[in-house]
Order: sequence, then C-alpha cells, then structure tokens
Amino acid sequence: MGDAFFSEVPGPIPFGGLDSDDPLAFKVYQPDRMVLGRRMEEHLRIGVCLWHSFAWPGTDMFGTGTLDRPWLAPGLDPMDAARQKMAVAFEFLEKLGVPYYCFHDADVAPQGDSFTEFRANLDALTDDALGYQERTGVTLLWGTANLFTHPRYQAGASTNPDPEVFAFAAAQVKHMLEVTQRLGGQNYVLWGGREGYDTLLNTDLRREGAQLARFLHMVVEHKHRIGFTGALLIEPKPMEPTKHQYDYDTQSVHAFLVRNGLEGEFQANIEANHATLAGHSFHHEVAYALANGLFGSIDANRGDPQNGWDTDQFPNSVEDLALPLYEIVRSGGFTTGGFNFDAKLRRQSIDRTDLFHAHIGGIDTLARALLVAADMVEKGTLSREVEARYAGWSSPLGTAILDGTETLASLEAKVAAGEIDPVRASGGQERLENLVNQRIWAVDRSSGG
Ligand code: XLS
Ligand code: NI
Ligand code: NI
Repeated sequence: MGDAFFSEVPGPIPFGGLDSDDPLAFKVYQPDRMVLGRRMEEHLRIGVCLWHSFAWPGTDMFGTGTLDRPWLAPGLDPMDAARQKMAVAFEFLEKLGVPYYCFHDADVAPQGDSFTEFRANLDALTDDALGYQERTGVTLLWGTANLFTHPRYQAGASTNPDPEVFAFAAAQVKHMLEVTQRLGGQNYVLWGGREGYDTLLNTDLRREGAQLARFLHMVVEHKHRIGFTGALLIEPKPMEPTKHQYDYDTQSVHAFLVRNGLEGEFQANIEANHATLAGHSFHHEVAYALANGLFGSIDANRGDPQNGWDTDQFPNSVEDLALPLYEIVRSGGFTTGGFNFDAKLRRQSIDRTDLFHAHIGGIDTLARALLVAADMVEKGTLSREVEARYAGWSSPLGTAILDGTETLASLEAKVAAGEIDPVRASGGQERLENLVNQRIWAVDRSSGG
C-alpha cells in the first residue's frame, strides 16, 4: 500500500495564501517565513501523533470503528499490519511536510504473547522507523509507553496496589526510553493515564504517592544511566480515565516534584483540553509552566465548550491560541518541545483527505496565532503595561520588603505613622482585552500570510 494510501494528495502540501481556493494548501503556514528572527517551522516544531491518527479506528463507547484504516482490520498478520501502518504514517508525515511525530510503544508494536515478544516487535519496528526517518527527514519529538490500555493496568501502573504491575510498567518504560533514544527523540513523556483513583474506599493515597515518586526516580536514574539527553516530561490531566488523577494540573505536578526531590528533572507537556478539564485556561497552564521553569512541550487540541470531556478536537481558534503563543514566544520559545497534534478526527470524517484537512487547519491556526504573538512581543504593549503595574516594587519600600529589611513590626510603625497611604489604580482589563483584539485584527489585515 505504502505510497498509494493518500493517493488524492500528491504532497507536499503547498503554501497557497489567504486567497487560495485549494483546501489542501496552507493559508498561513510557511515553514521558511522568518518571524522574530526564526523560521516559522522552528517556532512551531509541529508534530503528528500516531495514536489518534493511525492507531484509532474511530470507535467510541457506543460504536465500532468508522474510519478507513485497513491495517487495523482483524485477522491480519500483526507485524504486516504494523508495517503497513508505519508506511502510511510516514507517507502522511512527508506529504504534510512537518518535522516531527510522537508515539506510544503500543501504537506501533503488536502486543504478542509475552513481554519479550512485545519488546522484539518494538525493536524490529524501531529499525524500520529509523529507515523512514533517514529517508524523510522526519524525526521523533517524543516517545512514551502506553501504561493504560492493557487490562493489567486497570488499577494504575506505578500506583497499582500490586508491585508486579509496577514492575511491568517499569520494564515497558525502560525499553521505550531506550527506543526513544535510538530514534533521536527530543523528549520522553509520562502521562499518568490511570495513576489516580476511582474510589477512595479502596485507595491508600499516601502509599500511591510514594510509589509514583519512586517510579519517577527510577526513570530519572535510567535516563542518566543510558545518557539520554532529551527532556523528561509529565503530562498533567485532572481526570479521565480515572475519577481523579494525581497529575491534576501543572501546579500539582510542580508540588509533587518539589515534595519528592524531583525538581529540575521533569518539565510539563501541557495539553490544551486537559487544561480546560482542570477548570483552567490553556493560557493559564502555559503561563504557570513558563513562570516556574516547567515549560516543556504542548499537546495541541481543543475541547468542546459544552461537553466536559477530553474531546481532543483539532485547534481552530486564533483567539484561543494567541495568548499562549505570546507567552511562549516572549519567553524565547521551545527548546526540546513542540506542538504535537494530540487531536483526533470526528467519527464521521471518513475521507482519507480529512486527516489532511484537520492538520492543515490546526497548523494554519497555530501559524496565525504565532504572527499575532510576534506582533504583540514586538509592540511590547502588554509587557510595558505589566511592568508599570508593578513599578512600586522597585521603590525603596518594595525593595526593603523583598530583601528582608522590613518586618511586620516595622511596617506597622510606618502605616501607623501615616507614612503609607496606598492609591488604587485601574486593572484596565477591558482596555487590555481591546488591545489584544486590536492586534489580532491588525495582523489579519496586514499580513497576507
Ligand atoms: C490522553 C493523553 C495521551 C498522552 C500520551 O488524554 O493526552 O494521549 O498525550 O500518553
Ligand atoms: Ni496528550
Ligand atoms: Ni488528552
């Protein structure tokens, strides 16, 4: 099948510009376009995930697969099917023209009848992937182990009540970390899919926390032992599949790392829809991570504003993405991370080209948001406003408070003596919101993409 699967798309996807009538052309994304001294491709570092796009047949909890994914049909030889899947995935990556992909061990390797068979399958497919990487120039943004699909993980992986399940998870992560290293992966991701609880009636929170910490320490030890130079990332999510997940949001992950002596070893892989599930904005999660040295990578997608679950839709709103992009760009951008499309088609999007439409739209939206972000960084309007708001902290009083000169008692004396008399200032939220909109609209008008 190989080259023929997406036969309607010759590829690579061309740049058409805003007036293009070609639905299979980029309207904004131009990999070589310079934005703030860096190529657009290097700003965005786009990746495609193999699970939703190639290993998921379009099932939901009420229905079987709807999508045209012949390699997932029952009855095929598992390794033949896996090879077909990889060939089609690389055909897609090459035609879309993006630099990265991401996968779980189980997305590419058939389970086989034992761990050793699974490992051997994964090794053989890693050899294949290396060949594809060489031929296409596409490389691995991150690898991860699937510690949530197999029934053995029903009660979690490292937080399982059974240490034998912990051991199994450890074996899988050890091997996948090495596979990621072989493929030149820039990051290794840990998403605690079932590291949480369904009911506290059967759960020992203290124990499970200690197990999770021990597991993360083992991952760090192995990373250093094998000399993996990529970043270790934890992907927060507050719930689903478990009722409550321990890696609730970036701030809880941060606290867990600090409490367990793991600070500096992990950063966050922030997913937009996980932020909204946690009751935050995506902007909040990105800003928190950047402010605390935890920013690693992004899983790009969006939720549904009415439905409260992880719908993993492709992002399509510049307004939602402009401010997260602004935070990223003004902080110097990604180092090892990038924008991985952890997003899936709707079950009715059954044409082969739909996978292209979804990614093209998502990439163009990110590219547009990048232009807005760069414009806001260049104008410096927001940063000047924020700086002015905190100007008092550079005054003698502000400095004396922060450097420890002042105490509660010395401050009481000053206030009582009438030396201190705060004057309120407007937060100016509406004015600033207007400013952001103005930049979005101005970029719309001036930049033909
Ligand atoms: C699921 C997660 C998952 C991780 C990788 O909600 O987003 O896809 O990104 O295990
Ligand atoms: Ni994700
Ligand atoms: Ni998700």
